[in-house]
Amino acid sequence: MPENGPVESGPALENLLVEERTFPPSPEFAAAAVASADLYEQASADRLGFWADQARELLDWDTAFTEVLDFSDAPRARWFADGTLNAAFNAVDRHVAAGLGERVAIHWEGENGDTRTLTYADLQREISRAANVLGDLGVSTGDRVAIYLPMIPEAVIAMLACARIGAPHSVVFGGFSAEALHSRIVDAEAKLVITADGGYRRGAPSALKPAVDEALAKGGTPVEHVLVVRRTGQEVAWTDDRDVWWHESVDAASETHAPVAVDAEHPLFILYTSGTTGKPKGIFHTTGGYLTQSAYTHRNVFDLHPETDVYWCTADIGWVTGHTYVTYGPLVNGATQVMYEGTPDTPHRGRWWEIVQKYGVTILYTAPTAIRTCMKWGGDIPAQFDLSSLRVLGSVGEPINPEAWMWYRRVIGGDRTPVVDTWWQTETGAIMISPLPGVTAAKPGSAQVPLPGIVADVLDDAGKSVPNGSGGYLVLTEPWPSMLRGIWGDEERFRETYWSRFPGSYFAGDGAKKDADGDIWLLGRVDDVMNVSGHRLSTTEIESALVSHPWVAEAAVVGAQDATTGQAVVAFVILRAEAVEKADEEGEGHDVVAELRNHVAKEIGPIAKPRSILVVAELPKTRSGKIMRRLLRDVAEHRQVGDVTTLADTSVMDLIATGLATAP
Ligand code: 6R9
Repeated sequence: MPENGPVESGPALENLLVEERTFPPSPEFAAAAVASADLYEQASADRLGFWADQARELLDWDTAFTEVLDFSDAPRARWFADGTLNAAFNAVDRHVAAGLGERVAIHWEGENGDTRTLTYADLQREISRAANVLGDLGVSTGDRVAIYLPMIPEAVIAMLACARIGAPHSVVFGGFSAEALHSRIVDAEAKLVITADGGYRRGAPSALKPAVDEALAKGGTPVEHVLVVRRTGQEVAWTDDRDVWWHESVDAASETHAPVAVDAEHPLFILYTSGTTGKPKGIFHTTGGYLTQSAYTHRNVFDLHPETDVYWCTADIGWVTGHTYVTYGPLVNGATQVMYEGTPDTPHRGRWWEIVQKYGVTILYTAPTAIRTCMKWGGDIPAQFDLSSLRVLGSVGEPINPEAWMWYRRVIGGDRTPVVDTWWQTETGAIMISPLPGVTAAKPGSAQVPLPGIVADVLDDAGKSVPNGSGGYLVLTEPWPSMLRGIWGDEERFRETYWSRFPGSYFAGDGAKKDADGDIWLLGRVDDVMNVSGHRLSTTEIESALVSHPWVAEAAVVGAQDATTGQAVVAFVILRAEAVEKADEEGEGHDVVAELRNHVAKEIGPIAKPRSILVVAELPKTRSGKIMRRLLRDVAEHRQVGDVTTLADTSVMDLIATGLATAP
C-alpha cells in the first residue's frame, strides 16, 4: 500500500469525530418524502428482489428480465441480463407517450445570456434526428462515439442519440487538451467525434474544434467524421470530406427514429478517469443496471417530485456526475432541470443564485469546492436573491467539511433544507452512500450510511471490519447494479485495481472512518490520486507530463490541502541544467515555473496545472527508489517534515528545506 494510509489522524479528523450536531427531518418534509425507512427493511430482507423491483418500477423494458444478478464470473457482474431495453426511450420517448411531451425537460442558460427551453417532445425530435445522422455517418450499434462539447443541450442530445442506436459514447471533458482527447479517442477506437466550434467560458468564446483538429492530426485514430455544433459562431478550420455541421445535417434529418433495444449488459458508455498510473482508465458501464440505480438514487436521494420540482446539477457532462445526474437519472425520472453553460462568477458572483431565483430551482446538487468558493465570496451575495424555492441540497465529489456543510444549509438552504452528502465514484456509476432526505437525521460532514440495496464496510490493513470509532479502507462487499463492468480493453487492470487488495470486495481507494454511531466519514484517497475541485487527477499522470518537458529530469507531484479546491497540485522538479542554460543562451529565457505550468495544461488540460512548482536538487526516495510523497506533502503543507528514517539518503529533506528557504 502507499505510505500515506488513511489511519493517520490529524486535526481535521479530530474535528470530524467530535461533530455532535444532527439535523433530523422536519415532520412536514418526512410526511411528503419519496423515501421511507421501509426501503432499508425491504432491501435487507431481500436485496436482489429489491433491485428487481426497482428495475421494473423505474424502467420500461422491451423484453422483461427473469434473472437479477449473475456474479458467477466475479468480479464481472451481469444484472438483469436476459432483459432488453433502450436508454433514450426510457429517458424521453416513454414520457412523451405518457402525455408528458409538453413538460420542460431542460431550461438551458447560456453563459452569455442565451436561453433555450426544451420539452420532452422537443428532446425526442432532436435526439431522433441526431440518431438518424449518426446512422448516415456510418455509426452503428456497438461503435464508439467521442463527445467533446460544452454544456449545451446538444451534449445531452448527442449522448442520448448514441444511446438510441446502442453506440457507446465516450464523453471527454471540454477542458481537456488535444493530447488527452487523442489518447481517449485511440483507446476507445471512436469512429466519430461530436464537438462544437466553442462554448462560452468566463465571458468569452472558448474554442473546442481546434483541439479536435489537432488530436486527429496526430493520426492513429479510426475517426471518419466530425460532427460540429455551431455555438459561438467563431471561425473554424474545415476538413471537407470529414467535417459535418450539426445544423446542416441534424436539422434536416427525419424526426422519427426507432430506438434499438439492446441487452441489459450492452455497454452504454465509457468514461475515462485518473488512476494510480499514468494512463487514464476507460471505465465502462452497461445499460440496465446503470439506468436502474441512476433513476433509483436520483428519485430517493433528492426526494424528486417530478411534477413540481426544478432540479439543477451544476456538474459538467464531462464527469460522471454529469452523466448520471444531468443526462440519465433526471430524464429517466421525467424531471425538469436547469442546465448552465458557464462559470459561477460570469458576469457576476451571484450568477448561480440568480439562476436559482429565475427558474425557481428546488433541488441543487453541487460540489464542496463550489460551496467553499461561495463562502469565500461572502454570504451577502446569495442574500441578494430569493432562494426560498430550494428544498433539498446535495454535495458530491470530495469530503465536505462540516463548516462548509453548515454554511450551505444555513446561507443557501435558509436553515431549512436537508443537505445530502453523496459518496460515489465514476466506477460505482451512481450514489452509494448518502443520507435519505425525510428519513435520515443528517450529520454535517458525514455521508453516513449505504443506501438501501448497497453494502459497504470499512476494513483494516488485514481486511477485518473495523469497530465503530476506528478508521480504515472503504470497501463495497456486495455487487450493485450500476457497478463498472470493467476497464475498456484492460481486464487485468480491472481485477488488479479494484479486486486484489481485499479478495471478494471492491476496494474504492478511499480512506474512511466509522464514528460512534457507525456512520461513515470519508477521509479522501489513499492512493496516488488527487482530488482538485472534485476532479480526479493522478500524480503519476502529471509527473509524466512534467518529465516529457525537455527541461525536466525528474518530477514528483503531491496533492496539498487547499482551503478552496480541497487539494491543490504541488510539483517538485529537478531540472536538466544544460537544457535550461541552452534555452537561456538562445534567448528564450527561462521562467521555468510558467513554462512548466503551461506545459502541463497543454499535455493534460488547465485543471491539471500545478498551483506551485518547486525546483529542487533531489527528491526523497526510499531505498527501493519509491518517491516518499508523504514527506513532500509535509513540505507543501508547511508542516514539520515527518519520519525520514526510511529514506535512502536522510539529508535530502534538509537539502529541500534549505533550497526552499534560499529560493527567490
Ligand atoms: C462522483 C465522483 C470519486 C472520488 C471518490 C472520493 C471522492 C466523491 C465524495 C467523495 C468524500 C463524498 N468523493 N464524493 N469523497 N465525500 N461525498 O466524484 O466521481 O470523479 O470518480 O471521484 O471522489 O475520493 O473516490 P469521481
